[in-house]
Amino acid sequence: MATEVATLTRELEDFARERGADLFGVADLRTASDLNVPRTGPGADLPLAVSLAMCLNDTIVDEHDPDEGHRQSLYWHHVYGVVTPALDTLAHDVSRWLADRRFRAVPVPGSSPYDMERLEGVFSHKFAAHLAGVGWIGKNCLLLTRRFGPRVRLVTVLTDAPLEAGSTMDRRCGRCRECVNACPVDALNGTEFRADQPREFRFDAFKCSEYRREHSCGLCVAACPVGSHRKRRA
Ligand code: B12
Ligand code: SF4
Ligand code: SF4
Repeated sequence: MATEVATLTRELEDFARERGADLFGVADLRTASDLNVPRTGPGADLPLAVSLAMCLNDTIVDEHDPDEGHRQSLYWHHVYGVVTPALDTLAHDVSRWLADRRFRAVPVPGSSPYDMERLEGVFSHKFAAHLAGVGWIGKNCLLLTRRFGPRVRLVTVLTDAPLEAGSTMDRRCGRCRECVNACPVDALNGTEFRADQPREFRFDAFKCSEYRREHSCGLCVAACPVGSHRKRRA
């Protein structure tokens, strides 16, 4: 049985990577079922989550400027017009792959729709990715990965397929505050992530959302030295 589980997981990972996934992980949601993370909609009862990530284009992230029209719209196009739809297609393909093998599998939307009043999705991709060991949560409230830092976008497929789950990766930002200093509206307060604290402890989502209504901001992504080629070379 253990070998079959390992084989199925490896085959699924190979398939996902061929279809464009840069990072892959599996989370066992039962290990954190008592904790308060949004989980509604189709597949809310499914026990496992396949977490998939695609990296962003480094130059577009580095040269993005929320106050400059052309750079702002290029960034928006890259993030929401190219990478997010690609992730939705990837999640759809992974769900089909699992369904062909007679497992239930539900893709969670990469971005929209989400509850605009509470600023919450039906399921948190960061939660799955963190539990799966794809990365950890930084002071910028984003998932940081070893290779790309926060320069990734995520998607999730909920499933009942027997897959090998990873385990949480816990790292700290330490004394760094680059993202906190980069935020134009002080939405981040510099508090390290703790799983038992709500996001409001470290992040004012409403301030961020308000600013993003006029600017396609992602300065807390660009500022992070983790996964940044430019900062590594400097
Ligand atoms: C609504 C939303 C917003 C809102 C609110 C953001 C927020 N942090 O809640 C606003 C409009 C402000 C926003 C802004 C941005 N967003 Co946004 N957003 C979403 C969306 C659609 C839902 C988020 C949600 O449900 N929040 C509710 C809270 C509870 O969950 P959470 O913040 O996702 O994650 C928390 C929990 O999971 C918990 N947690 C993590 N691990 C664990 C483990 C355990 C055991 C427990 C109990 C809890 C726990 O801590 C996390 C951090 O607070 C997601 C897509 C999705 N469905 O996940 C994208 C998403 C979070 N956004 C993303 C990004 C990149 C951005 C922006 C940079 C904008 C941009 N340029 O794309 C900014 C950055 C803001 C910031 N610094 O966090 C990415 C994050 C990628 C990454 N590397 O982490 C996501 C995942 C979209 C994607 N498909 O990749 N966003
Ligand atoms: S996206 Fe911009 S406004 Fe929102 S937290 Fe990051 S730096 Fe601040
Ligand atoms: S910029 Fe620094 S403080 Fe912010 S998430 Fe990255 S490592 Fe952590």
